[in-house]
Amino acid sequence: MQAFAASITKPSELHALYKYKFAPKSPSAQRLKQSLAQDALKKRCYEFLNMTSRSFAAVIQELDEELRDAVCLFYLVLRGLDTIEDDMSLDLDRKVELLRSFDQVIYQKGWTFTENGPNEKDRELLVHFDVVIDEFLRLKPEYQKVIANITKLMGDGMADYASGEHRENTAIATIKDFDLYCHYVAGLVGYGLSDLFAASGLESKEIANDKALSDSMGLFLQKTNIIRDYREDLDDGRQFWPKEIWGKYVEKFSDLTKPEYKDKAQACLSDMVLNVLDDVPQVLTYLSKLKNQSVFNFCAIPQVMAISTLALVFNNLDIYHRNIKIRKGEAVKLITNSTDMDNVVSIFREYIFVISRKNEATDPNFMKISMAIGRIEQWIAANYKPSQKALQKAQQPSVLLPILLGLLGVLIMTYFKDA
Ligand code: D61
Ligand code: MG
Repeated sequence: MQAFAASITKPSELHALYKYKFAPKSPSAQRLKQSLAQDALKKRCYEFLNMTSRSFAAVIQELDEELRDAVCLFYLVLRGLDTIEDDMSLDLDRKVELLRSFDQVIYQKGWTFTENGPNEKDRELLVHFDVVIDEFLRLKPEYQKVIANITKLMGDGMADYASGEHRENTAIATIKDFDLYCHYVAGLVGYGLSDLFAASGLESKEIANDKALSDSMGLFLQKTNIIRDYREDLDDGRQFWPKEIWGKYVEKFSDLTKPEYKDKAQACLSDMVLNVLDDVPQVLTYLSKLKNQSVFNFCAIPQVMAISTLALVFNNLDIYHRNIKIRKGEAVKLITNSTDMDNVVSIFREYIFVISRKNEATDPNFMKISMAIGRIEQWIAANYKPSQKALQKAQQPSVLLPILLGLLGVLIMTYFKDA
């Protein structure tokens, strides 16, 4: 009900919420439900997926059958690894040892883990990790190999950062270290997914060759989250913003929350958003190469959520005080609309336009932000050819105007007739 209230002034979002709420389950979701009815272990894994992921569970379950289980297990294995990395109550040596050996743990039948702190949100996943391992070992060897390889690289990367490498005290030092951290925890997910897409035959081998594109798919999502979660992370004693950026504006990371540093905090935020905007052309290039509809939806939906979140946090000092999210109605509208490249490009343009409108000339990063927006517009102009359908749609005169004018005419007529 709350979602409807938040979108009360947005008819298109109300319509999307209504359709989403009462839409019949998709054929692939129904097929999944039937197959899980006969497979208790796999059913538990999809319960873990719905338990641990708000943003990826639905799109993973809509993937074509050939890929769905592999991506689900890929998610659960890495979420398990991340649950060890995120646990600030774990002894550092124990944490580093586990992170560096997690690619072997996933081959140890019966392995479970109960040492997480009581408040670790996904600790249940590791308490019953033996179920995940059993399902992982049922995957085709080529899928197991991709998942184990990425788990090794991510585990080592997380261990390096946890043991203080690339850090100045608790802060991530340089922009290069920031990119490397986001590569380890999200760029590598892009690598692995492209390898799974190629191995499944649902996408061309080429999609896995251009690593930089796959990396940007992860970096854009992770960096947007890191900006949005400033306050939540600060309260948990975690810092992911690079000191090379925030150190230009304040002495201490937490100073950004202080009213006396308001202008500095605003400029620091736009500097962080500037850093993320650079990945947009790569993200659009990657999406424009996809062939399979279910893979496209799976890849596009998190990216359009991220650009709408980036437009929401840009020049929004609330991020220093609380966790902010896009409206449910807006999210549902984006999910239903991002099923082809025409729509995805127009959605990105829309939010890029929101950012350009919020960009203030008094901001020291005003020019750089304007240039970054210009680069994205240039990419779209140079690389994106709207489909025939989109062109026809753009040329079609809207039916709305004649209807509105007709209504107005009737109203005026009745008014003067009574007068
Ligand atoms: C296409 C489609 C989805 C993609 C993609 C390309 C490229 C990268 C990603 C998804 C990953 C995006 C990560 C953004 C969210 N950040 C986190 O979850 C952080 O943890 C990162 C380490 C574990 C990665 C888990 C993951 C996430 C999404 C997946 C996946 C694995 C496997 C398959 C499909 C999607 C964040 O965790 C927040 C939390 O604890 O809830 C953190 O700790 O920084
Ligand atoms: Mg983490």
